[in-house]
Amino acid sequence: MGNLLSCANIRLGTRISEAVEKRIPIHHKCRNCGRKCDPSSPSNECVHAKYTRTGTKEQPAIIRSIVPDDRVPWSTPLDYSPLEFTAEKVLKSTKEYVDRDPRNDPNVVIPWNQDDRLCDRRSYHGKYEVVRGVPQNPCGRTGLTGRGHLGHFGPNHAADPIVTRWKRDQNNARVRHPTSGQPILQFVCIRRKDTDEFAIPGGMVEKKERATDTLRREFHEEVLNFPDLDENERETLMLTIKNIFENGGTRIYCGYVDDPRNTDNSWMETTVYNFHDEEAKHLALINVNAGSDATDAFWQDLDSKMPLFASHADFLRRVAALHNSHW
Ligand code: RP5
Repeated sequence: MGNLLSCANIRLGTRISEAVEKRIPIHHKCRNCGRKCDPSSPSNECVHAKYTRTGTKEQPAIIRSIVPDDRVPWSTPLDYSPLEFTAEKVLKSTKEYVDRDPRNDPNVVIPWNQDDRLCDRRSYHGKYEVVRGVPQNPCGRTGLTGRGHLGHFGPNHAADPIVTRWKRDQNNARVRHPTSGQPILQFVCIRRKDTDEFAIPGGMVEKKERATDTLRREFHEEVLNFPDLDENERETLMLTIKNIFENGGTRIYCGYVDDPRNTDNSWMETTVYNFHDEEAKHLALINVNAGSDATDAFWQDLDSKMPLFASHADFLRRVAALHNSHW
């Protein structure tokens, strides 16, 4: 809660240099802990052993080497032989925005820990180490070197908009949870195309885009649809949404994400904002509909029991604490 309060009410436009959260929690979803950690799974293997987005026709499954919980920090000794893996589409990409591997080409010089020409290579957690020519994951070992499916070595920045409203009954009164007695918040949720998991409709910060612009772009691309409104009403609502996204958000978190794509050399970091419609006047009225990266989009009750992609459950827990809602 202390961290949350220090993040609250910071206006949009915050720069990475204004990082507020230095401590990184241990990662689980990008690591093979070596144990069966999901009682509902029939396998004896850690559910996070298999590298995500693999096992498809184009890409055979990659199994991460085992990193037990107490061997995650680089400072702890471990007989460690991680697999090297970078997806073909990353290796073959000719996009200027995708890094070339400095380990294979001495002419490739990347300004680590700096605000680079096309992307910000700084971490929210301060300076990261560069070991044998590439950045070292500040959270520790993942059992995989290379970039996996990520375009950048070091931090890959994303932004996550959490749009919320109160759950209301037919009399417009807030609905309380039968067990906790607290009012129930709802958030705009998607089902991701790539992993089929429920998630916040976030996305990667595109080249030289402000994280705050990413929030609005991603929300627009992934979930916005107003089938019941005429052109004028639609335009007015779009303008309101634009204003809210530019001025009305509360920063919930910025920093490392426990993303299943992370490797020893590439990892996700994000900026999370909450846009809350207290009186059901604007955002709460939106009919959400799945866009490009989602198979589904809908308003979902906040509840700790819901399994979510990456660190998204942790972000929602913070939002629930901020509004004193059921979790
Ligand atoms: C997560 O990946 C972030 O929290 C964000 O939601 C997401 C961005 O990646 P894509 O959705 O663009 O794949 O780490």
